[in-house]
Order: sequence, then structure tokens, then C-alpha cells
Amino acid sequence: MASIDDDKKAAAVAAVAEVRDGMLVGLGTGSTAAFAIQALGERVAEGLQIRAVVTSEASGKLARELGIEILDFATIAQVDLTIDGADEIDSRCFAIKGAGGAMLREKIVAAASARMVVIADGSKRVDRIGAAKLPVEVLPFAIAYVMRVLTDLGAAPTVRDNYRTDQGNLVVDCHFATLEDPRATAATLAAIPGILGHGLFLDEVNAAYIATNGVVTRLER
Ligand code: ABF
Repeated sequence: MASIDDDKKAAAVAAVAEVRDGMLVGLGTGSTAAFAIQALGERVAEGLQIRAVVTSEASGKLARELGIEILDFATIAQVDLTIDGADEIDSRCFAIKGAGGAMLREKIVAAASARMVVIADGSKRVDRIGAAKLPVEVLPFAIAYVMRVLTDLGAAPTVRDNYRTDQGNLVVDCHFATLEDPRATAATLAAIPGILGHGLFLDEVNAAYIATNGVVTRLER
């Protein structure tokens, strides 16, 4: 029987097979994305010609160690293919991301990408997203106000302990009693001053590779 790590790796390798010479690739964050960076590094060592942008300092460090050329995303308007993990993914290719805290950069890189694929082991596959904590990135200046608004919305917010994002901001983990209308929730969160981003990915994900007991399934939007 395949382990969780075997499944993460299998999903990652399947997604990395989409990468072609000349592409600009977006690299996600987290342990599953790290398997993709590893697999991409192996292909680069074999001669694949690509360049990449990263969604976190940690992924940048790993990619550079593997010989992948990393560009400054601030100079990049469009990415060909982004490969990233998730905390939950459903059959609509709706995802909750951000347990790793990098969802703001992940959202920006995903939005800039012609194609974005999520990679995950089977534990992340759900009927409908909503059980996982929904993280939001908050400007420290606004934290007391944002916590009041999120509490009033019934989001049961908690500030992540001893944590700052790569941008120096706070992460607040939320849990809504229901996420029946994720688009409405996304719009509500996006409209709160001081919230800089959130982990609901509703239109960004084009496809997902999900591995369960060594068998990879592809969801296409
Ligand atoms: C990133 O890392 C995040 O969006 C997501 O929260 C997390 C998944 O981590 P892992 O692959 O380690 O479960 O993709």
C-alpha cells in the first residue's frame, strides 16, 4: 500500500509531466509542492529548459538548490503553468489553500497563470470544500478590527500563533459553520479592509491530480 508521501509524490510527478521546454513554471508551497519541485529539478538535471517563479521563500530555496532558474515574480506578467498543493479540493476544482500560510502569493501566481493544477494525496479530496480552516492574511495594523468583523460573520477566527507570512503579515484561521456559497464568502472576505487575501480558490484551478493508494486521478475543470 502506498504511503501518503508516495501519493503526494505520484500526484506531483503526474503534474510535472505537463511541463514542456520553454515554459515559465509557477512553483507552489508545502510538502506536496516540494515533491513537484524535486521532480522538476530532476527533469532540469536531465536537460529540460524551463524557468520558474515561486510562491514562498522556502520553495525558492529548494528550487535553487536543485538548479532551477528562479525569476523575480515582480517582473513577470504571465506564467504558463503553476503546480501547487491544497488543503481541500472538490469535484468543481474549488480549493481551500493556505494551511502553509502562502495563499496570498499562491493566489497571485495562480491568477497570472494560463493553467494552474493542484496536486494532492487522496485525504484532500472532498465532496464540497468547507471543513478545512479557511486562512486569511491580515495587515497587522488592522488585526483588532478584522477579528471583530470576522467574529460578527460567525467565522470563529483565531490568529495563527507565532506566525508571520513572507510579507510580514498575520494569518487568521477561520471556520464558517457552512460554506454553501463559497463565492459569496470570497466576496465578503475580499471586501473587508485589512484582509489582504484568503485561501478560497474558486476560479484559479484548472485541474487537479489526486493520488490515492498509488493511483492518480485527474480532475479537469
Ligand atoms: C500550500 O501548502 C497551501 O496552499 C496548502 O495550504 C498547503 C498544502 O500543504 P501540504 O502539501 O504540505 O499538505 O499548497
